[in-house]
Amino acid sequence: MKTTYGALALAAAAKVAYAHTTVYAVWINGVDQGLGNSDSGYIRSPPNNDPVKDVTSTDITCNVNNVQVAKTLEVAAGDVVTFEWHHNSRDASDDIIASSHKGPVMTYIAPEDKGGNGTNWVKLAEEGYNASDDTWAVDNLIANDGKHNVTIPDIAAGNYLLRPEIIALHEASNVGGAQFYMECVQVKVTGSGSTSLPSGVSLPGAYSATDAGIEFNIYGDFSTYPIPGPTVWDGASSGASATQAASSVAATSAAAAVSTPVAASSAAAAVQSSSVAVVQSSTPVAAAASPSASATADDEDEYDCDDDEEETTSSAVAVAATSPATTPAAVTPSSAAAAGGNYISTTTEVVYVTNVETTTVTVTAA
Ligand SMILES: [Cu+2]
Repeated sequence: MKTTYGALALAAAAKVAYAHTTVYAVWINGVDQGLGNSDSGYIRSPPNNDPVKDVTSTDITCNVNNVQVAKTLEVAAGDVVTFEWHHNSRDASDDIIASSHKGPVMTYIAPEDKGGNGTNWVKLAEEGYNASDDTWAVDNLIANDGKHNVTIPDIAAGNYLLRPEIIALHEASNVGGAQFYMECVQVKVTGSGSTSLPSGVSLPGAYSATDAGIEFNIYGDFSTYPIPGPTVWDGASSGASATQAASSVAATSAAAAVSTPVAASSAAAAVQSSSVAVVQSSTPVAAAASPSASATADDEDEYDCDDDEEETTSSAVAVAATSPATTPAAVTPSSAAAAGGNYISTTTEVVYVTNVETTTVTVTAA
């Protein structure tokens, strides 16, 4: 049985600031190398903190300003290099990146001349999703004041680029919705390392918009998250904790898809709603309903998280049934999930919608 209900989304709007991010500085063995994100620094840094979204673009290599900068940091095999990300500044009050921007954090390396041209990238470290405590690499990054580490492998001396990267997956259930944040840090490896880097991958080239870890619904049911790109080079040794833990994330994620209400405010912002199709495994009628993803996100920019733009997420999404009469008067994805009976959440997705007052709910009962 499939029934369509009219749903009234009562959105008490809540203001949420979305924060993009860039690398501001690097530490070597715990020593701050100073602000590095300018032409006189050591980070090939973009002019703003917007993400790259087209994985086929050359911007995916080192972001939109892939030109040599003044300084190069000297490092040796075994050195621990720490990247320090920020939203707006190095101030302690900086929020690093919006907590909504869940996703993996990775680090690549390539010889400078090749890597700068988009080839020979070798992954040194990656962190994805840890199901045992339901944390993403980005959660850990925020908790760690924007810092993550990589250990320099025992490679031949020379100039290299280190390429830290965050993929924010909050809109990644749509193809092209994933947000890529990366920079290239200029380093000179000293010493007499003899290990040759493998040939690596090309960027662009190694990612596809439909890769399992790039088109991914973080609001849905999943037990593992496949980190995009190549595997971590086994010669990379320490520092690379590839936490791709498996787990049992149950059908409870519908509740998590509805963001926390804050306070009613501006009317003209985007509304976040969630969708969960619930399949009932036994007869009872009381259907679980939720707003579907049919709402109109007509303009990508409306719900893209521009740096200076504040967007609104819906707090309460009440669903009023128009038929049949047996449907609960008001359900939300979470209340539906809690309504009893044997429900299986089959799909969950979150969309950003703009100025939406009504939407459509599809309920499927087995
Ligand atoms: Cu953002």
